[in-house]
Amino acid sequence: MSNNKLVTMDEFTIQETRKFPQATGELSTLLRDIGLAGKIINKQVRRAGLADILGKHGATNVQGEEQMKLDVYANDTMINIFMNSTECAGIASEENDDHVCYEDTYSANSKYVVLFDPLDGSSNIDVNAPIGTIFAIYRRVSEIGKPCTKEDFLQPGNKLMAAGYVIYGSSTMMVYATKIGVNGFTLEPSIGEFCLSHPNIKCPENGKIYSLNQGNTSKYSDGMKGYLDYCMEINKEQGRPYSHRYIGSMVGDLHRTLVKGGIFIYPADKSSPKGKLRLQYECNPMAFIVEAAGGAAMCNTGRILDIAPTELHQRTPIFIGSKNMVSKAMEFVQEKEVVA
Ligand code: P6P
Repeated sequence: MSNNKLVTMDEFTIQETRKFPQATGELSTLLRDIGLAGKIINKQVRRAGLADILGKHGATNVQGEEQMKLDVYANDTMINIFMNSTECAGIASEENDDHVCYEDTYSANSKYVVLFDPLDGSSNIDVNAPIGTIFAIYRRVSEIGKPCTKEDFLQPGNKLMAAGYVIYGSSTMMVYATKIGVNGFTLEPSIGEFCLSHPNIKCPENGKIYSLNQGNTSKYSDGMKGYLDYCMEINKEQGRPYSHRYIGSMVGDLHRTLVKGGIFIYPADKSSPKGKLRLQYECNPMAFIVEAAGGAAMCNTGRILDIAPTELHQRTPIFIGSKNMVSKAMEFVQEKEVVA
């Protein structure tokens, strides 16, 4: 691959598939479908201030969260794209109570299911801050040829086949991880293609940024407060405190953490004993990506990817990013009991 040649995401996934003779190309097709969904959603996000698509949808989702018009648009787009994909047996979304099975012949004979948060951080839409689509791809455990089942969507993160996100920021990028690595593709609007821009992303082992909603400090555990004090002390190696950055949009905060290093934390607190972020379509996909890039992703009692899910919309505390920073944070907050 020459240095000055634009490599589209489709070309890249085909080249990657050729490295595995037994690969069938189905996962590449699914990733291409997700890229198409990202481009369609991007088109509306980029003109949100002009179209009647800003503001509230006037309903709440299964989380009890007020839906924005773009939330609903993004969710409908993702559901339709996967319904028409030949490689997806069903989906689960942050915006839907339960999973959705596609029962046409193609879909029933597909071997993958997809979980997603169609537009994470949507409360930031009206202030033009980065937002994103998060996705997680599992091989189904139910019988191929029959409708997918709840068990397909309650697999632990260590069974993920691929995961990624589309970030609608200063540029639009699609970042995805498979077991062999993490790669980033920037949308070139003039040709409408995601093109390889961040090959083989590695999360630095150390970083200088800690990221969390410090306004919740009064509700944190003593261990968490102790870690915050550590972050704000003069940092011995650098001779100055860490920097604090918080966008309030998980995809934006995680993308910075992945590329520059640092730690992102949404811990448990007195009002959210399990934390706020969802395991199956926010924390697990992000943990898969960051671990594939050499980082770490923990909750108070172990690896995020090892949590055995019991409910589709369950939450988990999360400490994710540079592995040495996550390890230091665990010294302050890790509980010894094993998660049930
Ligand atoms: P808080 C956005 O609403 C979101 O789900 C994540 O994208 C983000 O990391 C988090 O919630 C922000 O939560 O409580 O700090 O506003």
